[in-house]
Amino acid sequence: MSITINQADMSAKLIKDVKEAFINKFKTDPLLIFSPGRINIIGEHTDYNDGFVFPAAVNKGIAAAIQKSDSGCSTAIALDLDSTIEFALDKLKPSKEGSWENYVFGVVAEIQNKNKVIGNFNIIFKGNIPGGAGMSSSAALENSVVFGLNEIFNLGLTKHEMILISQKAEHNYVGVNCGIMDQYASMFGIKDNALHLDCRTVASKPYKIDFKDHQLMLINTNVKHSLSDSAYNDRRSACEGVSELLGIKALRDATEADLETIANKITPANYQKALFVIQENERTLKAAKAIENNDLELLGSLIYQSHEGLSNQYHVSCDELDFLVDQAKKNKHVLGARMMGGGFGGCTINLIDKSEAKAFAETAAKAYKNKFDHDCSVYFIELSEGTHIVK
Ligand code: GAF
Repeated sequence: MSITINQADMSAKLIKDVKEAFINKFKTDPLLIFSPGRINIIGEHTDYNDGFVFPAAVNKGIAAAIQKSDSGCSTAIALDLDSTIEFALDKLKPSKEGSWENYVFGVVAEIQNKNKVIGNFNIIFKGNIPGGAGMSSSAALENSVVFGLNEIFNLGLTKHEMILISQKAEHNYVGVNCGIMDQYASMFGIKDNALHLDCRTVASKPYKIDFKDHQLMLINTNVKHSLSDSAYNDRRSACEGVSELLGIKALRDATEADLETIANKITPANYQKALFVIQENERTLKAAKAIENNDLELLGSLIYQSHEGLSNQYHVSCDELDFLVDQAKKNKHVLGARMMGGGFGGCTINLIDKSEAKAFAETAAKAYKNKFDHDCSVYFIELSEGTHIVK
């Protein structure tokens, strides 16, 4: 098991690394940007149903160094992967599926689709969000690119416009029909706060997260099962199909009673998926009240219920995630635990008594290693500011 604690130092190191690499390679000072990943307390697979989510930006993210280029072409360098790509701005099309450059190309293409003119540029980035952890390294990267281009070319884009560009890049270049949660949380994050976001109005209310004797802790299964992108898109289509039958814009507008009226027109599997979304929206609203009332027992039980639904109704969990949630349930100091993000691997988020967090992490990690023969990783995260310039 690896336990990561001092993220502040690690983020400063990322900035230093991209700055040095940029100056070495391009012989000029870059603009420096930090764009965070996110956690989500509750409200999973609700964002593309116009529903509610409860994410927060964290102090793990992508550092990017960016500047205009007069070399006649643009260059993007993924420092972690030691991978460089040179490209022309007028000939953009998606690279093969799974390529990192699609995040950059997608953002550039979507900026151009808005009739904004950019010139050639160079960008070097490096991150410390573990890939496949469900902490949104994709949104962090997209946001760092759009934010950087907006600055260096004075595009005058608002943060709302920028996150929509990032989301479209993900749809059209990466091939994941994601909602808006990840890009929103990464861009608008507020230090020490989680954002209760209404994905229909795209407006949020910040909640200061100070659980006194309790804290949030992530455990990464360190697995990401294949087909997760197509399974994600299938679920979105299933939800949209049910909404269409109900004659509503999105499942946000449905009640359990509405769903009952079309029960014989949809498959039992799609019935359960739609039911999950309706119930998860309700849980997310209740979670905000629970935090307002400092009722952590209630918050924890909503988090456990969320996992039950994600696993048994929405079918986006996996053995490794279920195992870690079962470990949590056996420990009375964990008030709630669930898989976080799109699913099929990645992290669980745990609401746990601070003084017991390390002991639980060690026990769960040992049991996990025995069962799956590989390690999980534990992260004690801090809630942080959204995408910003680093001076
Ligand atoms: C992924 C998506 F990108 C988000 O939009 C959201 O749907 C999440 O899965 C599930 O809640 O992170």
